[in-house]
Amino acid sequence: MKAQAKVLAISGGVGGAKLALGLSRVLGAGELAVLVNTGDDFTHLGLCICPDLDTVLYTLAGVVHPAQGWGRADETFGFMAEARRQGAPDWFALGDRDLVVHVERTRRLAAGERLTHITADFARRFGVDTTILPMSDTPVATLLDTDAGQLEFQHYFVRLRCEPAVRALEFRGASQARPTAELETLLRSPDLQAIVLCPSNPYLSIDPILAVPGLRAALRAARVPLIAVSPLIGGRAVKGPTAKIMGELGVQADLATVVRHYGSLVDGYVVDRVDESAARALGIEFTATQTLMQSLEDRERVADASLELAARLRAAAAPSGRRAS
Ligand code: FO1
Repeated sequence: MKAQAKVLAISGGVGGAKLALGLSRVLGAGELAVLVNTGDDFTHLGLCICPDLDTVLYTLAGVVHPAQGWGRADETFGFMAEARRQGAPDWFALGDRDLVVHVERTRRLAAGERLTHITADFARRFGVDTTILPMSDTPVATLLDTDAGQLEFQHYFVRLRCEPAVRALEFRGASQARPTAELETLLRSPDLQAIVLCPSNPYLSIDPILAVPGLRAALRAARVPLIAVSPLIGGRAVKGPTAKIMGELGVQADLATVVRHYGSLVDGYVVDRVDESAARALGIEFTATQTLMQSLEDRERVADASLELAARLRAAAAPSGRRAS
């Protein structure tokens, strides 16, 4: 059997991509695979746009816009300037280099290629040796029921700047989705040693992935420790609407809520030092470090902490060869 990745990261959004980069740097080439949320995807100006796949691709390729965490670093906006002049919708910024990925993905999907295959080809062309796996080859769209009506994700997140109050989330197309063959092969491989849930928004970025039928069961059947990096630091999200949405959904924005939300899926947590006593009080398996990731060293430190906890839990479960929980 072809050698498979040692670690699977599960990621959505900018925060997830940051840890994916840290993991790719502490692991050898070809040792990491990233399962990416496609719930943020939408069709805009007739183009199939996959923001979370592109954020992981650009971040791992070292070409992402460093301050934004999405889009390209050295970018021009000739298309947008002309589009604005011609009255096209201009609320979603598409750089000239970024556009090529959207045009090519749209062309190749229309020609019948699977998103997983297109994504693997993009990774190869960008010199990325990490395997990037979409959570589904068929569309799954995150819809938000808000006080401004039902909104597609990018209309909520970008056009309305996360201002509407969220009442409920729906993942349209989830029931027709299935884990891909590539993911199933990776999860069944004896090479796999750990799964790391990145500090993405549990509701907006991770739940769409877990909504794919059979995916949660496939993760558990992998029999390796599943480590989650808490998306909150002392009850506050580093970036994005996590804490706001938790308030609107009527849950406390704290570690206890995250632990309850993930339930038996997660074997251990990486928490920030400010949440160490909360983690101890919850009686969970955990390790504490500074989880704010600003520098490359920060990302590598959180990656190391995740992998060390996974190794500790794997050793603890070793006699029976069963998973830690
Ligand atoms: N985010 C914004 O806040 N404003 C934008 O204009 C914008 C454009 C954009 C274009 C391509 C792309 O891949 C991502 C883009 N994003 C933009 C980020 C995107 O909305 C978010 O990163 C994810 O969907 C959140 O997980």
